[in-house]
Amino acid sequence: MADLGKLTASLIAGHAPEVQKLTQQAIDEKILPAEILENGLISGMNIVGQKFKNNEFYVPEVLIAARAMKAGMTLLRPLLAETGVASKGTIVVGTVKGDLHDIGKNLVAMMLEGAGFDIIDLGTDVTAEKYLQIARENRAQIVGLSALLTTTMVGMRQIVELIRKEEGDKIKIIIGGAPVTQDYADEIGANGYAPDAASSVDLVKSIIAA
Ligand code: B1M
Repeated sequence: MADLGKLTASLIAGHAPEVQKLTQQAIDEKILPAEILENGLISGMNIVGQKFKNNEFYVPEVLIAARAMKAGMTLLRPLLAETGVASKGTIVVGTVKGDLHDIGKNLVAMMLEGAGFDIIDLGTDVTAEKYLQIARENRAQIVGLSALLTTTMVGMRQIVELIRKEEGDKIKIIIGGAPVTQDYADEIGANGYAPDAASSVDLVKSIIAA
C-alpha cells in the first residue's frame, strides 16, 4: 500500500530513486495524481522550504530535495496534464541581462514548481524584451527577476518599465537576489521582493490570492 507520508519523508531526505519508486507505487495503486502531488511531493517541498528559512537546511540539501522532486514529477507530469489538474499559475523566471548567476534563481524556480506553479525558466542574461515576449506568449501571471550584481540589478528598473508600458499591472513582477531589497522593489514599482526561495513561494501565493 503506497504511503504518501513516506514519499514526503523521502523527498525531504533527497532520495530521488526512492521518491521515484514510491510515486510509481502510488500511481499503480490508482491514487489520484493531484493527491500524490499535493500530499506526497508538495508537502515535502514545503517542509524543505521551512527548514531552509530556519537555517536547518542549506543550499545543497535544497538542491538534492529538488532533484528528488523532479524524479517524482517526471512520472506525474503527463498524468496531471491528462487529468487536467489546474495549474496554480504560470511564472516566467530568469536572471537579468548581463548576469550569469543562476544558483539562487534555480532554487526559486524549483521551490515555485514544488508549490504547484508552472515555471518557464529563461535562464540567465535575459533581456527586458524576452521577459515580456515569453510572459505574453504564455499568459504568465508573474515574472520573476533575479540579479546578483549591483551592476545588473539596476537593469530591473527597465524591465519593470517595459512590462508596465506594454501590459500595465496585468503581469505582476517580483524581484530577488543578494543585492536586492524591498526598498529597491518599491522604488522601481515591482509588485514584490523575496529575500529567499522559500519566501518567494509565500510572496507569489499572496500576489495570486490578491
Ligand atoms: Co559571482 N559575484 N561573479 N560568480 N558570485 C558574487 C555575487 C559577489 C557578491 C562575490 C563577491 O565579490 N563577494 C560579486 C558581486 C559584487 C556586487 O556586485 N556587489 C560577484 C562578482 C563580482 C562576479 C563577477 C563579476 C566576477 C568576475 O568575473 N570578476 C562575475 C560576473 C559574471 C556575470 O554574471 N556576468 C561572477 C561570476 C561568478 C561565477 C560564474 C564564478 C559563479 C556563478 C555560478 C552560477 O551561478 N552558475 C559566481 C558565484 C557562485 C558567486 C557567489 C560566490 C555565490 C552566489 C550564489 O550562488 N549564492 C557570490 C558571493 C556570495 O553570494 N557569497 C558571487 C547562493 C544562492 C543560493 O544565493 O543567489 O543570493 P543567491 O539567491 C538566494 C536569494 O538571493 C534569493 O533566493 C535565493 C535562495 O534563497 N533570490 C531570489 C535570488 N534570486 C531571486 C529571485 C526572486 C526571489 C528571491 O524572485 C524572482
